[in-house]
Amino acid sequence: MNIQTISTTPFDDQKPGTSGLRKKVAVFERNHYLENFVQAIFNTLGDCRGKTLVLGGDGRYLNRQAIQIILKMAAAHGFATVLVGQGGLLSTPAASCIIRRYQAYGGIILSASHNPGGPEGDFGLKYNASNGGPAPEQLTEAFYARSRNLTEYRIARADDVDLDILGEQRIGEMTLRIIDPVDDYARLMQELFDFDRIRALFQSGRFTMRFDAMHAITGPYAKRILEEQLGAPSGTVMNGVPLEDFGGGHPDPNLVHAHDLAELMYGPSALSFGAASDGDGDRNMVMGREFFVTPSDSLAVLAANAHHLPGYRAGLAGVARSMPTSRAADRVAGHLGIESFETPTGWKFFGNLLDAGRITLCGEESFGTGSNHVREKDGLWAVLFWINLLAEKRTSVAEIVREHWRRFGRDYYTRHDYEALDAAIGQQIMDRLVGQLERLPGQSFGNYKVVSADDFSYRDPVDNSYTEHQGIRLFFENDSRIVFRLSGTGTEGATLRIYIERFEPDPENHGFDPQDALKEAIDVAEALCKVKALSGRSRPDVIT
Ligand code: G16
Repeated sequence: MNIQTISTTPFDDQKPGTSGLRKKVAVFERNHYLENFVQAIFNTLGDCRGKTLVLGGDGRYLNRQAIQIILKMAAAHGFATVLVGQGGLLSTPAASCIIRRYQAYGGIILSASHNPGGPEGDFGLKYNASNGGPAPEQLTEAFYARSRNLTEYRIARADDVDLDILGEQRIGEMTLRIIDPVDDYARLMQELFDFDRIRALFQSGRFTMRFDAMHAITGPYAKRILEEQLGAPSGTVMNGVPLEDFGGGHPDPNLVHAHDLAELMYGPSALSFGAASDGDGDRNMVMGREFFVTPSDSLAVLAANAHHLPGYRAGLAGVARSMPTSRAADRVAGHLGIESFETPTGWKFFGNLLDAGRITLCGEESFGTGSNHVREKDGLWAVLFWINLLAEKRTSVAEIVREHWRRFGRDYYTRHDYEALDAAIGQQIMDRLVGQLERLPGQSFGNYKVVSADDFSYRDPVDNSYTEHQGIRLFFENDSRIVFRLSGTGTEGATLRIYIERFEPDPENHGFDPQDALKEAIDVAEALCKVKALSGRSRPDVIT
């Protein structure tokens, strides 16, 4: 095999964010940009000879070209086998499943998740380790460090391979196996959920649903599992063909971007159940008839009901949530007498807890829920979990959630995002908040008296690693909480996220719209951070 060593110069912006390296497509298209980052990963991994790598992506623009390059670089570094999803496709949770199932050394997933695709959109690359989970921070920091002093990369001189034919091919010594992207994942879902019961629910005729794949990766997964295996009527999966630009849409499953679906959930002919997933298939949005399930509530409901489902009958070891996620799951854990953990934002922080068997379920306010079945959040898994629960309880989504609130109290919750702010303004807001931290306890803002305030840090209970500056938390006397943090996944300026919540134990007060229930707290948040005044914006870009 002819291996070329190509001279290169480092880029100084290859620092992975919350989930891998995400940049505009134009940045990834720069000469050597992709190659440099892949070389930084391979240099960090060390001796790759004889090892197995999993490779695939969400099908966005640049996916196929990137795969051809990475395959040739993998061959040049001595990988024995690379498993690639047919057509270059693998959802993030399926990649995690495949890494684990085939005991691969690791995997490269090409995706910028819920960010738009196409030539003007975003591209991304993340590395997952042998447990199937996102590379921990020590590893991503090492990738970055290596990327800063690269002088060359190695690549095999070979023809492009055909990514569409199942079976084996070779690049020099390396075996390339093109696998069905859905098979292994679908098998795993069958082990976790009661397919017979779900099939009966679809056959009953009293359950109507749509799954919006948003022209992204989950289309083939949802069609196979929901329509072919579970007997949901054809057409249940909307926007089911993955497109390089996601049909011009923004594949972020929330009420703003999944509006095609949201419209079907209201009015006289509203469906019983609606769900959507994102670009790479790890996020989920769940709705009932005229009812939106907040991701934080979804995690708590799943935790409280997991024992009804085949894969979780033995009960839960513990649950974890990211810090900005509401505290609803903690209440369930307290009730069940199991451990609960509060981690920084980013799925990678759940990995150690899952590997150590300390938790079974975990989730995030950013539409992510998952369990120990893989090491990524898993959109379709969450949807199947809900459908299985509905089949089991024979009631509506709204009734399940309202019953949950009656039992545990309601954590009113909202997130306000100010996107693509000038980066300097974003930093100024955070710096000012940090500067106020010591003075805030004891101060009152209307009915909101600050009890404590901090800059969140986390010591991993398994490996003792320490992470700081993960967001500003303010706790108030009336059991409210406001959190401020800058997004780690944007590719333009700074995105400020404000997370606002208030616990309401009294069922008489559970029927309000969160924006109304939290109105005063929302004003307190503005008084504290002054984002509107500093940015000139009159309202958040996205409210969830
Ligand atoms: C990624 C991470 C999640 C995180 C989310 C939001 O999700 O995997 O753990 O919660 O970003 O991050 P931020 O608030 O920093 O933008 P995804 O679906 O984009 O991979």
